[in-house]
Amino acid sequence: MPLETPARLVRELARRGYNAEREAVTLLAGAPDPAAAVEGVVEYTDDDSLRVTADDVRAVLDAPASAVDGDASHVDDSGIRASQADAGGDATADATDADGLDATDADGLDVAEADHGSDAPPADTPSVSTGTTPPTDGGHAGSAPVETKGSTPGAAAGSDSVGAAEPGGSDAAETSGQATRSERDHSMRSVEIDGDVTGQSTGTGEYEDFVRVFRDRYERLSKLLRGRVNHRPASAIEDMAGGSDAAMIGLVNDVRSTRNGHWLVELEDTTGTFPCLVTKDRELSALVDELLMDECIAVEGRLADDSGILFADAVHFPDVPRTYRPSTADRHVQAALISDVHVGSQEFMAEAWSRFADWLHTPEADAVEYLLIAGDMVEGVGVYPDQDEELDIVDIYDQYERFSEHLKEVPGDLEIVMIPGNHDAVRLAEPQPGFDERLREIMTAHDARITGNPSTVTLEGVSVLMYHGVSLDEVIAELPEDKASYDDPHHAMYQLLKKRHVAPQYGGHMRLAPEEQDWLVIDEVPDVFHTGHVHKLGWGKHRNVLAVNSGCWQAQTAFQQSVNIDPDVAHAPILDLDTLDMTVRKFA
Ligand code: D5M
Ligand code: FE
Ligand code: ZN
Repeated sequence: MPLETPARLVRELARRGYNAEREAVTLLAGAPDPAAAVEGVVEYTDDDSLRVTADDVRAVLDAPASAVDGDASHVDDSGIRASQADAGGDATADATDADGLDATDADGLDVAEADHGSDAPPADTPSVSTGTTPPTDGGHAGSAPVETKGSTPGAAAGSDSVGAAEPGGSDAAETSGQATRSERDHSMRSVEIDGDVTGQSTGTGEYEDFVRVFRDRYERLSKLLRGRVNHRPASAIEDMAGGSDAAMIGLVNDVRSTRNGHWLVELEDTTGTFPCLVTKDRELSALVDELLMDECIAVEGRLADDSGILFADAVHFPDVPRTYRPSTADRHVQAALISDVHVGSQEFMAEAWSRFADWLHTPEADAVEYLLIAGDMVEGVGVYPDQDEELDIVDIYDQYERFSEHLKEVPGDLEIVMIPGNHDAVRLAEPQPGFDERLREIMTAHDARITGNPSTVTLEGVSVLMYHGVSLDEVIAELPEDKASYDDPHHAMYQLLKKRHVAPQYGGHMRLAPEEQDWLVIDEVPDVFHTGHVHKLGWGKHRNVLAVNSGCWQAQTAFQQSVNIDPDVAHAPILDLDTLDMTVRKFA
C-alpha cells in the first residue's frame, strides 16, 4: 500500500500500535520513501513509547540510509494465533472484564471439580453414580412421579415390546430383573423446536453470501451491546476530535501484538475498520487472550490526539445478562442428554449402551421422558484420515441401520430429539441441516424428532440449545487453559455463551455455510446449553445457564491415543427439568 497520504500514514502507524504527532506525520509524508521512513521510525522509537514524535522522524530521516532501510522483522504481523497462544501461557488467571463475569464462571467450575474429585459431593451439586444405584444427592432421580395408572396403557407397553422384539434389542425388565418403568401420562409433554435450518438453507456459496452472513451477525450481536455503550460507527470515529471519549462495536477483524508488547485489536463494522490499542500493563490485556476472530465486542476508550487509534479502557462481550433466570418445568420430569454414539466404529461400546437402555426401562428412570442426542450418531466414513481402519461397519447406511437398532433398545415412549454432528451424513459446514429423507426412513425408531445443528429444543418450557460442538476444538486451541480446556469442556461452552455465538471463529476446524442469516448467533439465552464432540464430560453454570458437554459412547480411538485424548465414555447426564439439577450416571 502506498503511504503518500497523511491519513494512510496515521493508519499504518496505528496498525503497528503507535499514534503520532501531527508534525511527525507531515515529515513522514514528505520523506522520499514514506514506507521506509515508517519502518525506520518504528525501529527507532523507544520500546515503551506509544507515540511517534517529530524528533523521532527527524532522527530517522537524518540518519544514514542503512538505518532507514526498514527491517520490519521486529514488527509482529506473523500470526496472531501464535502470539495469542504464547501470551495465553502466562496470562493471569483472574482476568475479569468490567462486568466481573468470571465470578459466575468460577461457580460452575467448582461444581464440576468437586464432583469429579469427590465421592461425596455436597448436597446441592450434581452427582455421578454407577449402574443403577440411586443417586447420592437426595435429588429427584429416585422419587418417581405419581403413577398415572390406566392412562393409555397401550402406548408405552406396546412400543416397549416392539423394542424388545427387535434384533439387538433387549428386554430390560428381564435382563435387569427389575420392574419396568411405569406407564405415564403423555399429555404433560411438550417439545418445540426453533432455529432449525433444515429446508431453509439459501446459501449459494458465493462471496456475497459471506458478506451477508457477517452483516447479519454484526446486526444481531451489536444489538445486544448497544444499550451498554455510546458507540459510533468506524467512519464517524475517524472524524471525531482527538482526545475524545469514544466507543465502537465491531467484529474482531485482527488481533496483533505490537513490537512493544501491547495489543492492537482491529474492529470492523458496516462502515469500516478501526484500531483499538490495549496496553500490556492494563488488566484489560488478559481479555485479549479470550478474543476470537469474527466475534462481536464493544470497546470503550479515548481517542488519540490524531484520532487514528482508540486507547481501550473497557471491553464488553454480548454475554448472558447477569440477571438471567432460567425457566423450569411444572412437574418432576427428566431429560437424558447424550451425544457421540459413533455406531459403526470398532470402539462403539455396545454393551454400555445396552446397560444405559436397560436402565431407562427401570422404575428408577421413570421420570426420564426425553432423550436428546447432540450429534455423531454414527462413526461415518472418510471423516478423518485412516478412519476406515477402525470401522466395524463400512457402509454409511448400514451404520444408520445399526444405530436405529440400538435406538430401539431404549423405551419406546421416550421423546427423542437428535441433531447431526461432523461424523454424520449431512453437509459438514454449519449450520447443518437435519438428516435427509433416506436417513430418516432408516431411523424411524420411536418417531425421533430430527432437527438441524444447532437447534433450540424447548421441553416443557425449558429451552435447550443443542449444538454438536466442532467449534469447541477451536475455542480450546485458541484460549488459555483456564478459560477453555478438554478437561473442562463446559468452560469452553461458557465462552460461546459469552460471545453469544456457537462458532465465532470461521476457518480452522469450523466450516461455515454462508446463508442469508447467521443461524449460529445465540439470539435468545437458552436455559440449558448442550454440546458434545470433544468426548469429555463436563457441566456447570454460567450466569445461571447450565452448560453440559455430554461425553461419548466410543472408547479411545488410535488417533485419540496418539494425541492423549482420554474420552469420558458411557456417561449419561440426567437433567431435572423442574430444578435444572444434574445427575450423571455411568454405564461403563
Ligand atoms: O472428535 C472427538 C474429538 O477428538 C474432538 O475433540 C476432535 C478430536 N479428533 C478426533 N479425531 C481427530 C482427527 N483425526 N484429527 C483431529 N481431531 C480429531 P469427533 O469428531 O467427535 O470424533
Ligand atoms: Fe464425536
Ligand atoms: Zn464430533
